[in-house]
Amino acid sequence: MAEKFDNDSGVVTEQKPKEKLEPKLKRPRMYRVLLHNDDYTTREFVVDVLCGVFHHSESKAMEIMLHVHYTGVGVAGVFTREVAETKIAIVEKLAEEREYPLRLTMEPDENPDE
Ligand code: TYC
Repeated sequence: MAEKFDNDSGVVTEQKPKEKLEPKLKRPRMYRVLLHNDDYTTREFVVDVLCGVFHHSESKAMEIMLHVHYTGVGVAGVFTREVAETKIAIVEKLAEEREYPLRLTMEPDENPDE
């Protein structure tokens, strides 16, 4: 939109807003990593994973684990696609090594640019 612009000469001219030359950097699409409840994985293992892989504090990890335990599902964290996929693969391997059926999935998070 053109704006009236009063310069020092006292002449009122019209000046278009300058177009930005630099390309707009879009924020990457983000993904929620979901943790699903089961009857066999220990609470301690889930808390360890939430601390060690998702970098939550002990108390936040406990809160998330209990939320999943009582409601069936919860968010372990929100990441770019590659980071989410890598964290899921790391946890799946740790769970497999202990023969736990722990299940993680990912889903797109709300994107503020869209
Ligand atoms: N329900 C499990 C138990 O009682 C604990 C658990 C919590 C398992 C969260 C998985 O994602 C999970 N031992």
